[in-house]
Amino acid sequence: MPVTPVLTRRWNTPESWTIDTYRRLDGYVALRTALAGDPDSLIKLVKDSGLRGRGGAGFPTGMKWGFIPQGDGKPHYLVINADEGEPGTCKDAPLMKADPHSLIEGIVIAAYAVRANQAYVYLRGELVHAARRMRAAVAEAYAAGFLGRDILGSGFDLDLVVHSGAGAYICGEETALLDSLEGRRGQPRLRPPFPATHGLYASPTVVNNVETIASVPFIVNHGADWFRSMGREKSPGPKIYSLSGHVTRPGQYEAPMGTTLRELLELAGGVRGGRRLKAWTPGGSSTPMLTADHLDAPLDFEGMQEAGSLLGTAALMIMDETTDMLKVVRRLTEFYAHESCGKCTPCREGTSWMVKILKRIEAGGGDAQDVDTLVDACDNIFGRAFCALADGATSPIVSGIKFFRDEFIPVSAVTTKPDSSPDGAYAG
Ligand code: L3W
Repeated sequence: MPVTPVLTRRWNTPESWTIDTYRRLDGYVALRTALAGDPDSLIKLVKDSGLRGRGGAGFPTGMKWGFIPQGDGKPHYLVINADEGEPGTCKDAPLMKADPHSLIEGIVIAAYAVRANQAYVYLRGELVHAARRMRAAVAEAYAAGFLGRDILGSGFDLDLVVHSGAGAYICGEETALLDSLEGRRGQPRLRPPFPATHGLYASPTVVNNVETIASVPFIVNHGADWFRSMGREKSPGPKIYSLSGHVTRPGQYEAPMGTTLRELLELAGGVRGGRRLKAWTPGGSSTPMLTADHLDAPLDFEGMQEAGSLLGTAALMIMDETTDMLKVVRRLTEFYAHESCGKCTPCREGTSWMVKILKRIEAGGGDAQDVDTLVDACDNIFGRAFCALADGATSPIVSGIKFFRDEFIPVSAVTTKPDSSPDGAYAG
């Protein structure tokens, strides 16, 4: 049972993905309310609710909508980032499979608010089942008059296209996603300008995450104060946490923002086999790992920053005491090297070199300097690339070495004989 049955409240209802079930459970009621009011009051409502982006950055949603210029004569676009690819993250795919109409209803409301007549859902290529569900739900919504011309007699028109990507992690970065949607190779653009003013086809574009937009109908139905009654002051509302790895019952757990890992582990049956917790990521592999010392840190944007990490996508990968941290970090760094789009040098070159060093250490080679070289390389990559992929690639290495430095010391350096170094001390 979710702690806050909001976003997941319909998930266990039979045929929850059909429009009939959705309508039976208050579906498309919010849309009617929204279309009866004016777009600006919707933007104000979402601002007042304090809803923040659920894709990783936590940017205030209402503020983002407010950036869209009005009366500019340009087409406006709404793009849903459903390219869920962050390792450990598994919330948008289940949401689209179980409750696709909550996303569609949110899309129509958001598009009306930002005066967009064309919307896209950009889905990660591998999410074939979710894409099928989304396409079927979109067809149902058109047939019922919730999409298309003159929606519910409001005079508002909206077309919605579900587009599947080709399975590149970089296309989850909003500007690479827009390039990909335009038919180009997905690579990040320099920001500013931000998509809000120069997005799809150089026109004002709102890019929002699936969970963010699926939250909107609930806010319209129940109000900003209701939304703020859950979670914490600066990070209000419910949140879907994905628990994976060495946990007894992996899955999605909905709870208020600011819930702690200790509380979530109780819901999920604890660490697998009753073992001790060694490390965990709060928001996927791009967020610095934490340890058992952080079990009581609130899982929200502020709480995670105070703990030295980031909330990211709230993808909690649990690692028990048997975990080999060097292997974890090497494997994750291989992922970033493979997924680097190659546009900028620090990311393209840096990630591959770091894989080489980690593999060398793992093979029992390398020397005591390798750990410092890795940290130095991360220092030179962080903040020096086009997008957040490179920053994210440094997180497992820097946090892994911070908490488990001994595991990164090459075996050859540890076993160096005392008399082989000038002062007779062990090199490691
Ligand atoms: C207009 C300004 N708009 C910012 C907008 C911007 C974007 C949003 C957040 O990365 C993070 C990243 C990953 N005028 C604006 C403005 N905006 N200033 O606000 O922007 P930003 O730059 O803070 O973040 P981002 O580049 O969108 C997202 C982290 O999420 N992450 C990864 C997630 C992966 C997934 C997935 O697989 N689905 O979400 C995990 O931590 O590292 O830090 O819309 O345009 N002045």
